Amino acid sequence: MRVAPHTPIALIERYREHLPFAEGDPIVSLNEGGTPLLPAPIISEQVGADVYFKCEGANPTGSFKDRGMTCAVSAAIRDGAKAVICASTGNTAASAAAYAARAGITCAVIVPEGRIARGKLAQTLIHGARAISLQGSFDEALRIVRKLVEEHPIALVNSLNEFRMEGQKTAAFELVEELGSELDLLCIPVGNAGNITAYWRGFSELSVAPRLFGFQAEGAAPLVLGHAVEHPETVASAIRIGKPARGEQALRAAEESGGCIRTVSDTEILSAYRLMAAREGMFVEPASAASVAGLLKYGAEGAKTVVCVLTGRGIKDPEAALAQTEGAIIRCPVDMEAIEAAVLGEA
Ligand code: AN7
Repeated sequence: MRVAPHTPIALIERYREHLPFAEGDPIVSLNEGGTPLLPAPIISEQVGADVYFKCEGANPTGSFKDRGMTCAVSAAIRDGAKAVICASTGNTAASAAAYAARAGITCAVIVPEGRIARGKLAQTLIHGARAISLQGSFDEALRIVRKLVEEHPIALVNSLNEFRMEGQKTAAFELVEELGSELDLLCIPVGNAGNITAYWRGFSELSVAPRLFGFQAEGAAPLVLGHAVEHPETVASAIRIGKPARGEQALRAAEESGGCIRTVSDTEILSAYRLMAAREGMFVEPASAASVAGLLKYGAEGAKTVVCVLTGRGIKDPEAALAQTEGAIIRCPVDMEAIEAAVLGEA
């Protein structure tokens, strides 16, 4: 195949010296990582710090999961696996389905029925994954897949998989490449608690130590409450998780960094969600807005340089956006005058 000058480098190749892959190992890549770090002038002004967005929605399937999935699926192929499986609130399923399709292996996903965003479901199905809609929660789905992989030769690609952590730590590497030790504070949503754990691993490997502020939704905040939540509830479906698999590690990471894990309400999440879209031009899914909601709520606490991790794209969850904008579309007959009035805001 001809290699064009702009041919991307797979994340595994870019960071091979820090990752458990050798020269010649098979790589399954969709050109993940290398995501933009974008200044956020409006949020910066509101909190009195230099705030940047780490735009993880720019990954190939629209979320940060791809960093981990390229590693998890590549390792599965290296080990001769013919199938992968995950439980998911949506993004892991979409990412696993895409990387499995690319690798030519089977993918099964178990998702909580009626509880994942439409865009993620569409992705998962069109990539040809075997999708199981569980009449139960994400936490139950995760318990079930853990049992299934004990009895069948299927690779688990949830963030319990160490390769997922290894891949996701590269986001911290990129931040250090761009901001060096200037980075004081990282704000990040917390669901199953894999990503905050992976960032801390990445920073630690480079001996950089920003404070980590993790944010859970009020109705799904087991790490703040100190116990599992049986029926987690929040508009941010991605982080509707009551029993995080890496909860202990996440708490330790936050503490070691001098940070903490706190809550934001759905109202605060949606307010940040609308502000980011309307003023920063940045459309994210509600779970991602939790990082900005938390920063706005608690403040930068003296930090000068702050990064908010925007974990997934807004188009993943069109229903959430439409629910916030009901009645905003202007219906018009084919009538020049009526249209003119509507366009000019006189209707
Ligand atoms: C957009 O896809 O758990 O704390 O099954 O999709 O590492 O779980 C998604 C999690 C934040 C939380 N933002 O990250 C899944 C899943 C978005 C997410 C999180 C998720 P973790």
